[in-house]
Parts: sequence; C-alpha cells; structure tokens
Amino acid sequence: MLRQVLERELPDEELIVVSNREPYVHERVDGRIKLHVPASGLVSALEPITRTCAGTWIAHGSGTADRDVVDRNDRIAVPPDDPAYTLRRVWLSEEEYKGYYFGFANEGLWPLCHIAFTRPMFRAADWECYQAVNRKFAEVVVEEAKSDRPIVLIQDYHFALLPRLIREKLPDATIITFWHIPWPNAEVFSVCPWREQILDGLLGSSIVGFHIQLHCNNFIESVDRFLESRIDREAAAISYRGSLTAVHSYPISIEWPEDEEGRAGAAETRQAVFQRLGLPADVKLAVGVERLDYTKGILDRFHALDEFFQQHSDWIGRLVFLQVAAPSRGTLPAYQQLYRECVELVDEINERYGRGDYRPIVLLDRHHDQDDLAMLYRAADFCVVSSLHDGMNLVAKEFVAARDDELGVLVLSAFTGASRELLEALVVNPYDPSAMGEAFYQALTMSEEEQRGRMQRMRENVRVNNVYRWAGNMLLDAARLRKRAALDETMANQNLFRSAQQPIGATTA
Ligand code: ADQ
Repeated sequence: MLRQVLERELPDEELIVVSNREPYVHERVDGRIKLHVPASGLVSALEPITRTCAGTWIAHGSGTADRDVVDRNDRIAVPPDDPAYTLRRVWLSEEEYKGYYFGFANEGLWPLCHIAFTRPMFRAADWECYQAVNRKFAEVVVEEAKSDRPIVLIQDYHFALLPRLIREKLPDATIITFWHIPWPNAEVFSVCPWREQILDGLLGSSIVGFHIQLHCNNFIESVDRFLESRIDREAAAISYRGSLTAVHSYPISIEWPEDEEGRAGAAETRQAVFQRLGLPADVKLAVGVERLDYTKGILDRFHALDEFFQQHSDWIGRLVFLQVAAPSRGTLPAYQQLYRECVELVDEINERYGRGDYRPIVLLDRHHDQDDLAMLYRAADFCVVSSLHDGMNLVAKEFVAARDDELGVLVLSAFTGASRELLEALVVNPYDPSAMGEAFYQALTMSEEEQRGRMQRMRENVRVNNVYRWAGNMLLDAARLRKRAALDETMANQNLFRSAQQPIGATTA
C-alpha cells in the first residue's frame, strides 16, 4: 500500500523526515569506528519508510565518530551496507542538548504528557535552548529542501515549534507532525508556562497525528481553551491564523517479520534461551522489555509479582521473570532514582522468594539487538507490558509478531494505545498489583487452545495494521491535501481570469 501511495499519489514528491534521534550512530570504540542502531520505537517505525521513499532524514548527530564519516555537507548515505536514503546530521553543543533534550523535552514535556505522577520541570533556560534548537532544525530543513513544497514528516515532542518555523519559510510545504507520546487533557496541559507557543508551533502543520482518538480530542480541547481558533469537530480540523490543520489518529505499528527459512523453531529457541540464562527446563518464563523509564511501570510489575507469589505460593521456584531494561536518559535524577529503586526491589524480591540457585527476577540492564529480543519473546510463556501511560507501545506488537507458534500470552496495560487494538490481550490496570498478579496466574494457567485463539487474532491485526499502513495512511492524507490545494488554486485562477474578462461594474452583489 505504501509503495502504491508513493507511486500513484505522490510521484516524484520529496520526503524529509525530522527526528531528534538518528537511525544510525557512529561511535569510536577502542580507536575503531562502530555502527550502532539505537533502541527506540520511533526509529524501528520510521526507518523502513524512509528507505522505501529514498528520502532525507535530518537528525541530531550524537555519535562520537559521527563527524568522521559524513561528507562536507554533513550528509551520509545509509544504511551504510546498502545505501537507500540520505542522513543529514545536525550538530548541537553540549549546552544546547542539555537544555533542549534533557531539560525541556524530557524533564518538561515528557512528564507533562504522561500521566505518571512525575512532576514536570520547566526552566526558562531550557525553553531558550528548545527554541534555539528548533530554529536550527528549521534552517536545515529549508537548506535540504530541493523544492518549495516538500512533504516534511516531523517526529515527536522535541519539535513542537518546528512546524510553524518551517511554514514561515516554506508556506506551500505539506507538514505532518506525529506526536509519539500521549497528549494530556487541557487541565494538565495548562501548567506548561509556554502552552500557547507550543500549540501555535504545532498548528503550523498541515496534519497533526496521534496514536489514538483520545489524544486527538485532548489536543483539540487544549487549542479550544488557549487559542483563538475555529474548530470543526466533525472534520477534526482547526482553522487558525488563516490556515487549516487536520488532527487525526494514526496508530503506529511495526514491520511484520519476514518468514525466515531455516529459522529455529519455538522449542529450539526456548531451549537456547533457557540454556543461556541457566534456567531449568521446567520453569515458566515471563518477559518484560523496555527502556528503563518511569512511565513503563517496571516497579509496578514487580509489585504484582510479589502479590502473585503471596497468593500462589506453589509457583515460587516455578516462574522466572526476565526483565530487559535498556538504560535511558541516565543523566536525569528521576531516571537514576528509578534505576536504584529497580535494583533494590529486584534484590528484595529475589531475597524473599529465592531458594538455592533460584532467583525469581533476572534483570538485564542493557541494550539488546532486535534478533536477541525476538528470541526472548519466542522463549517466553507470557510478556508483560504494564506502562502507566504509553502513546502506543511497540513491545506489545513485537511480542505478538514474534510468536509464529501462535502461543504465549500478552498481559497489557489499559493505559497503552496498543490496548485499543490488541483486544485479546489480558488487559490490566498497572496501579492494581493484586489484579495484575491474578492476570499472571491466568496467563500461566491458560490452555493452549485459548492462547492460540487469542494470539491468532492479535497476529492478524498486527500483520495487517503494520508500520507501512501507518505511514501509508499519513501520506495518503497528505496527498489528498495537496490535490485539494492544487484544485483550489486552479479554481482561484479561473475566477481571476473570469473576473478579468468581465467589464468593470458588471459583478453582482
Ligand atoms: P518508547 O517509549 O521507546 O517509544 P516502545 O513503543 O515500547 O516505547 O518502543 C521501544 C522500542 O525499543 C521497541 O522497538 C523495543 O524493541 C526497543 N527496545 C526496548 N528495550 C530495548 C532493549 N533493552 N534493547 C534493545 N531494544 C529495546 C515511543 C512512545 C511509545 C510509542 C513509540 C512509537 O513512548 O508509546 O509506541 O514511541 O511511536
């Protein structure tokens, strides 16, 4: 569908993607340059699209060897082993990055948008950096644009001001901004000291996208409350400062894995993983995979495990919880504290329920590559996604996609976008540890027939609604907007022509 959209609806159009994080990072390790593909839902989702469109991806060059491999225009063709598109790196000073990324984006907007009861911090100095960096990216977009009406896909909360800044320079561009995290209700949003500027910035977009309708509604409510605008709720469009912004939901997804010939079967994979972790063959395995982030409800699932062992003590010694947690934003105090609390709670539970060699929780606090993660998903009896709040959550979809044996159970928080689509998961409230503990029990005792029935339906959903459909739907809407604009322009020209032919004074009232 994406290919069709591109060929039929947007032939020869120019696609520019902007995100904070780059899809490829070059690092210098022991004097040699190493290529690293970072852990991020955003990169997993956008990389296949940019490849298909042969576009330009503009991002912050964060690797220690990034400058060594670019050309004199700061560009590099990627993927390095099979180049398909251009990566344009933007350099930020330490001070800029600290204020814009760690400060305003991650200590301000991230907690503001996630209802996870972590207080957002707003500092004027961070806001200054955020504005400056948005301006810097706007300049680079204009520099990279080969025409005056490119399609620009802006990613995420790092760039709330960018759409307006681009619009001022390229008034005919089609700008789609996708907000990957939730949008809070107007009451919560109102605490942001620069709420009007943020809304004004975003409304420079032709389309603002969220994962689910609730976040679209919250955004429209915020605009209604803080800006002078006209809102057409039926068409989900906002008219502001003489232009129109559509607000739509586009649920993001993953690239469906291709059938790999000769890939190890589920039983073999399980055996290999159990051997690697030193687990006896007869224990059950639960798995959790995320960046170590306070919105992901990692402590909450450990509390649920505690409850579960209290209620079902016969399972002590028979269930191991493998938690993979990639370090993230480690310089921020809230993340350092979470890491400490996490290690302490794991130690406490392991001490309480461990016997001999048995440890109920195994914590692997490092980055894993996607193949490794797929092996863990396939080896597990159930996967736990207990986010306190999450725009979508791709781990839930990756787990489902990995289960070609159609077995395994997904325990999924009701506060993820994914819970709107994966209806056959065991949906839980992460704030209720005893109910979540019961869901673990239900997962462990579910018949294979029921597992298969649920898994088949979820797999069908994720297979069809994959990341290409997400991008395809956004680009299709962009194509519609461009066609309508072209039509409007033709009609306006015709009217001009007609009125020029009419004698002066012949117009009717
Ligand atoms: P994230 O908050 O990063 O994404 P998520 O959607 O779960 O959350 O994506 C995480 C990605 O990182 C997954 O592809 C996962 O496999 C990978 N990952 C996690 N832990 C890893 C590890 N230890 N090692 C290697 N890879 C790891 C944000 C929003 C989400 C939204 C996505 C996409 O917060 O709500 O779904 O963007 O829009």
